[in-house]
Amino acid sequence: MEILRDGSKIYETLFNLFQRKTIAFTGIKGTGKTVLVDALSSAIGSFYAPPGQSTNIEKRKIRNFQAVTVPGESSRQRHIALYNLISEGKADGLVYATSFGYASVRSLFLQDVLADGIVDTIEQLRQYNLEAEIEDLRELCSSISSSMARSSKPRWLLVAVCKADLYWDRLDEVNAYYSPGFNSPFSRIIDKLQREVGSNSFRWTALPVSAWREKFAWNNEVKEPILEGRLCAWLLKRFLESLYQYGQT
Ligand SMILES: Nc1nc2c(ncn2[C@@H]2O[C@H](COP(=O)(O)OP(=O)(O)O)[C@@H](O)[C@H]2O)c(=O)[nH]1
Ligand SMILES: [Mg+2]
Repeated sequence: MEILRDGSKIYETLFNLFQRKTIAFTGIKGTGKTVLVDALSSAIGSFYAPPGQSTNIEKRKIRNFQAVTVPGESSRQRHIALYNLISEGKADGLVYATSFGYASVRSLFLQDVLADGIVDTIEQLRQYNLEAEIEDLRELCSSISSSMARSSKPRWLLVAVCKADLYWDRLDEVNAYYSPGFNSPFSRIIDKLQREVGSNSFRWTALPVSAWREKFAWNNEVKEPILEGRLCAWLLKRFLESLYQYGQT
């Protein structure tokens, strides 16, 4: 019996060693999750076109990790994904995708409603998206907090500040809003979570990234990408390296 028990321990250790770790990608809709995961898993080639709104859970391999993307659109699939990955503790780590408010609004209905005097400019749309992001992050951090109490997972969170090609001229602001310790409405939420669960059990940081250069259009206003392709490629590489390092935890 003793041998069997020791043997099964060895199997368990080997299983844990070779099991692919799971990274969940989440964040509000239109921030760039799908395109980022495609870029990180080398699925972007010369004929790539961004796939449009995600309604289903998307799975890809990034190096030796399993990446699972939660659809941003409120749906049964989103609910199931968040339940399995966060509440049930399946995700070893998390990427929270944001885009400094440059989240694309795909619903034509919502475009009409918002652009009809409520959200006229890109700056107003950014504020609208940043508020939605705060709500989403609050909910996420509350789920993480209860999940950690049960399963000690997820062990880390990397904030991907996507679409750096659009906001590169405001990098200091981006840094002060998304990085740990800056006491911004965003960072305060994750810093609080980290204090609750302990910084030895949960690490977090934020990095700018650009996976796809594209102009951002809203209500007759256009913001053109201002970062050259070479720098975008460098940011993506740096993000992948950090993801890899965090993933080892
Ligand atoms: N400028 C710019 N646009 C991007 C970037 N990544 C994604 N997008 C665009 O933003 C929109 C939403 O991207 P998507 O990945 O589908 O967002 P998701 O809803 O979070 O999965 C699409 O039109 C993408 O082409 C980026 O790095 N820079
Ligand atoms: Mg998507």
